[in-house]
This record gives sequence, structure tokens and C-alpha cells, in this order.
Amino acid sequence: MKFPNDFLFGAASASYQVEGGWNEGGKGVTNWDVFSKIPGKTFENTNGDVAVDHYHRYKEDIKLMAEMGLESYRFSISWARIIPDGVGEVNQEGIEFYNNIINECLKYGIVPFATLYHWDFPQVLEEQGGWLNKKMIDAFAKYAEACFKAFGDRVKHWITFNETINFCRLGYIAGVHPPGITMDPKKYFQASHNVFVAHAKSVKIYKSLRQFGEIGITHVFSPAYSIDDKEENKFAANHCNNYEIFWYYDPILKGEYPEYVVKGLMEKGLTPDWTKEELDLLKEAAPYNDFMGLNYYKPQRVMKNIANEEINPTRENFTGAPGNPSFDGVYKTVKMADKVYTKWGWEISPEGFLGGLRMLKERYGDIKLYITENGLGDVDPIIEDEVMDIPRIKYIEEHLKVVKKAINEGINLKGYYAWSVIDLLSWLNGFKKQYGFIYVDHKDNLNRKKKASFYWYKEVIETRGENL
Ligand code: BGP
Repeated sequence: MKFPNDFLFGAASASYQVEGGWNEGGKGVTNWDVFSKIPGKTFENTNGDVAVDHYHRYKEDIKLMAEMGLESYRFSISWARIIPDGVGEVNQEGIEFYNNIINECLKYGIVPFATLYHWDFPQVLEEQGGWLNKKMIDAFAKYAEACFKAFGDRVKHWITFNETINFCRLGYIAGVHPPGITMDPKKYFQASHNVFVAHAKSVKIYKSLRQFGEIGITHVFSPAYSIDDKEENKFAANHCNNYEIFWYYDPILKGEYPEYVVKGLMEKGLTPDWTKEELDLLKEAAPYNDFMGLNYYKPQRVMKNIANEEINPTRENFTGAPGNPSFDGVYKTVKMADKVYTKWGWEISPEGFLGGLRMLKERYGDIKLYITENGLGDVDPIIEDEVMDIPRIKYIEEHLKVVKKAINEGINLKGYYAWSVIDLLSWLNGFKKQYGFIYVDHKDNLNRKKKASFYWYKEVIETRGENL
């Protein structure tokens, strides 16, 4: 079977991780510009000041994407380039930069898929409380509207937020992302609620502009599985899915929070400060949300937290490997002897992917889905000057097979975006952890080079996945 003609083969990036040009083009300072410069916060104290210099090399990069046959490029817009101080005037130079990106894509027939918020935002807003301050809701909606108006004639696919669970959990529980607050579940739930309201507001604005494109959100998709058949572990996995999936997906797709979590939060005194208007807005906007973007890398193997271990919030403990108890101490994630893991301890499990997709279909029906990220973080071998990223090819191949199978089962999947189109800056793992189809030589002028996976993906796209 070939993938359907309206299925998009894409690849992704995010502004802070590729652009650089951190103080150019009238851009404001972001939370990440500040946070990454605090010693010890990132691996080898890397930051995005230059990243892979996409800001200056976007033409070369998009030309390579076109050569690979890429059908769609998912990139993010940096809020601080568009509205440098968060709430004031629109910066024309910023608009021009993304106009250039978009137009360059369109020149080659590449469909631009834009994310409005992939974690970097104006530092001045962070200093006013960031996502804990309800002012952020209107500030975000205003920024979103400016983007719709500037780019909406050509951009027909919009993602409001990338991975709310990650910037909230890592920002308010683990403290390893800005604003660097540790173990404050009250703030964690408040921040996520404020984000959902900002999403709902932006969806409504987008629809009111009648630009006839689609808008959705991208979430982490790490379905939880019990390590065995013991009731207590099955309970733990279900608890995990409620707190880590349904809490995030329900308000977007059903317009209300999962009862199980709402009850739990009430008992623990963690209910966000929410108004009836906000809850009504979630309900009102839900039917207008066009799709859900899924970032799938790995499932979670979960068991009851028997030893009552406590979270140890260090950067090393929060780069995605199992071994952490949940914020409420109910469950923990574990590494299992019979599973396969990447160099960074992320489980490789195409089956876990399929199982998760089936779970979503059961709960949310035929909602349109895009895989907005999926890929292998690795240290790629260079053999006789060629980047032989064979494990990446294998990883993507196995996951694309799942996508095909899911489509055959009637799951409404409309596109696949590999993470990442080019090697880029990993938030906490520096440049060591590579994901791209295109290699960037940090020892030689950031020169680009096609990897083995580049040629492989090109062939997959050309044949529309027929041989998978
Ligand atoms: C997702 C983010 C991406 C990217 C990816 C890989 O959570 O949306 O921006 O970073 O994970 O993560 P890492 O770089 O930690 O391996």
C-alpha cells in the first residue's frame, strides 16, 4: 500500500533550536536566552545564540529539504521576533524573516506547518509571572492573531502550543526548564490551565478570521503501560494516563477536564484558579479544534511507587529516561530488562506507539491526527566521511510502518513529521544528541551534509512509502 495522496511526509524544527541570531532583526530577549546562560542548566552550557544558524542559512536549508522531497516543514515562530516585548508593537523585521521562510518553502511546494509556541517567549513576560499570570492568555492571543494576519494567507496549518506537559512539568516540578521552579504542583496545574485557555481563545480568533486553514495543538504522546498484570500496577498506569494524557487532551478535544483528575486535584487542594467563563470557553472552542499533533518517541512502563521514592529534580534525571516517581508519588516509570533503549535511555517501541493510537481512537473517536515529532536521538557514526545513521533509518522505518498500519485500521492520520529535519540544539543535551537527516559540522563552519537517512527518506517520499 502507498500512503494516501493527502498524507504529508514532513520534518520538524523549533526556532530556539535552529535559528540562532538571538539578538538580531529586532528580536526581544527570551526566557531561554536567559535560562540557558545560567551555568549548569544545559549540557556543556550550550545555548541557542547561534544554534545551527538557520536564521542566516534558511535558504540553503530549505533547498536541501526540497532536494529531499520533503512535502511539509514544521517550524516554530519565535514570539520575541514578532512582538519583542510580548505585548507591544509588531516588529516588521521579524515578520519579514518568517515571510522569507514561508515563501522559500512555497517556492519549492513545501507546505509550511507553523507552531506558535515552541517554548521560547519574551523574557519580560516570564518576569511578570509567565504562565502563572493570566495576562499571558491575552498576550498570547494577541501574538497569535498578529501571526494569523501576517502569514495566514499562506500558512494553512497552525499549531498553538508544543508539548504543554513538558514546559509546565519541567518548568514547575523539575525546575530544569524556565522558570526553573521545583516541586510546585499547584503552579504546574495552574500554568497548564492558563495555556489551555490561551489555546481556546486563539482557536476562536483563528476561526473568526475565516482563513479556511486548520488549527490544533501538539502534545507529548507517551502512553503508559503497566509493567505487569498486578492490579496495583494497572491502577498506576491508568492514573498516569489520566494525569499525563487525558488532563492534556480532554480540555482540547472534549472541552472539559477528566473527572478523575479534577477529583484528585480537589482532594489535594491543587485545583487551578479557574473561572466559569474560562471553563465555558474551553467547551466552546473544542469543536473548532481541527486536529491533535502527537509527539511520540517512547511509551512509559509504569508501576506503583512502592518504596515511596521522592522526585530528585536534577537535569540528569529529567532528560526523558525512566526512573522518576510522579509528582504525587503514586507511580513511577521504570526501565525493563526485555526492552530496547536509546543511548539516552528512551525506550524504542513501535508497538507502544500503535497501542497508544488505538487508545486515542477509543477515547476521542475520529479526530484528525498528525505525528508532529518522532525520531531517534543518537550519536551518529561517521564512516569514510559519510554520516551512516542506520539506526535512525531503522527507527523511522518501524514507526512509519505503524503509521501505515494505523491508517489501515481507520485511524485518521494525515501526516508524519520526523524530528528533526536537521541536527539542532537539544534543549538539555547540547549538540551531542543528533536527530536530523542533515548533519551540521560544528568543527567546520556549521557546514551541512546529507546523511544516509536523507537519501532513505527521499526514497520513502518518492515511493509514497509503498515499500514499507
Ligand atoms: C520534544 C521537543 C523537541 C525536541 C525533542 C527531542 O520534547 O518538542 O523540541 O527537543 O523532544 O528532545 P531531546 O532533545 O531532549 O532529545
